[in-house]
Order: sequence, then structure tokens, then C-alpha cells
Amino acid sequence: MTAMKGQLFDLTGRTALVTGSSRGLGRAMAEGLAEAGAAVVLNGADAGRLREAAAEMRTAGRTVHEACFDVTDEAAVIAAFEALDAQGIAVDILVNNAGIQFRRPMVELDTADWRRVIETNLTSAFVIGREAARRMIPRGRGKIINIGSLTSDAARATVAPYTVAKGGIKMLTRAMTAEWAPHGIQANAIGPGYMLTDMNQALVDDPKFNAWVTGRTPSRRWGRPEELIGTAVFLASAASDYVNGQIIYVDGGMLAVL
Ligand code: GCO
Repeated sequence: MTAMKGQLFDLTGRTALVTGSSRGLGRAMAEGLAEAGAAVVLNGADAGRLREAAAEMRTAGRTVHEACFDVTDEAAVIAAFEALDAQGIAVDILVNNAGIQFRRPMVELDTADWRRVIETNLTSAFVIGREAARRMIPRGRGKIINIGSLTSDAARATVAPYTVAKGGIKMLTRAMTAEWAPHGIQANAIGPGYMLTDMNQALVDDPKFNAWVTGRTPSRRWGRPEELIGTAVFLASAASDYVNGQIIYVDGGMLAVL
């Protein structure tokens, strides 16, 4: 049903599962989706950190559920969805955000580390996307937002598994569109630029890399996690009902300019 004009970005009555949302980009997006009216299911593998984040959001008046699982543990993912089913909690919006970084030149990279990054950053998005879609398809609607990266489109030395995984996220998003758009599901991606997160703290603290990011980015600065919220709410809402298979870069213009 087409939303009335004033309700295009309103997420009231919807529930969003955001993986890796105890902190960083996932936490910022969970806060933003809640601000737009959604109930949120916070996810993390660390029970203490998850509980703390949920308590902070509840104190702010948000409707928050907790789903503690490691995104690479398929059995735990399936059990988490079954637990949500049992509580009558339907995931209307899925944000596949969880991810790790591992910086090492390929000639020094152990295959086990390669596999760990691919499993966490790409395969988990397939598994969790599949579990969400199995429940969205009968409802005839759903929103899936996969979190890519600048490296979905451009490579940087020493982050090969991350780059390959994020390139895969872009194409997985299109594969989801190919199979699930006919069922009323919109699958899109967000490509964050260099954002101020714990994962990037080592880069921020490196004067040379920091100077490269601020010089190479047309906006001449790092991005802030909360700067993803507008795009996340857009892709989670009725405003994007005819947007499918896209990746929207929130990168200060870095990918657009040589
Ligand atoms: C790196 C960074 C990047 C950013 C982001 C850029 O080592 O280059 O971790 O991968 O995190 O993905 O879009």
C-alpha cells in the first residue's frame, strides 16, 4: 500500500534487526531507525556489551529487543530467528552491518584469516538474509540493507579479504533483488566511506593515513557514524519502495572524484 505523503519516512509499527549494533555504525543506525519509529532488535556476540547498549536505548524510551549471537554461527542465527518467531517479533527491516577488518598483505595472509573475514562480512549476510527473507516473502514486504564499503568498488592494499567480501556484498544485494523483489522485498546497500569508528581508530591515529583520508576525500574529513542514518531510514522506509539492488555511497564524495 502506498504510504501517505507525510508517512514516507515513518517506521512506526516496523521492527528492524541490525547486526553488530552494540556499537559503531550498527548502533548509530539502530538509534536512527528507532528515532524514525521502529522497534529495534539489537545484535552482538558480546552479551554484556549488548545488554548495556539495549539498556541505554530503553532509557531513551526506545522499544528494544536483544538477540545475542555470533553472525558466523549459523545454528545460533537460526535459533535467534526462531526465538523472535516465538515472541511474535517479525523482522520487517534487516540491516546486515556486522563486520570485521583484518589488515595484512596477501603474501603474509593466512587462509584461516581470509576465511574468517569472508565468513563474517559476506557469508553471514547471506545466511541472515535468507532467514529474514523466508519470513518476509509470505508477508509480501521487507527491507534488506547490506552494509558495503568504498571497497565494494575500489581496492586498497592490505585489506584484500575485506575488499572481496564487500565487493560480494554489492553483488549479493543484486542477487537478493533478482530473487526477492517479486515478493515485495527491497534489497539495497550502503557504502560508508572512511568513518570514525573503533575499527578505524588505528588509521585515524596514523598521521600519514589520516592526512591521506582528509586530502583524498572531497569533503576533506572523516565521516561520522550518525551520517549513515538518513540513508538507512530512506532505505528502510516506504520512500524507497521502488529502489532495488542499489548501493548508495555515504563517503564524502571519495569514490566520485579522482
Ligand atoms: C581500511 C578501512 C576501510 C573502511 C571502510 C571504507 O582499512 O581501509 O577499514 O575498509 O573501514 O570500509 O569504506
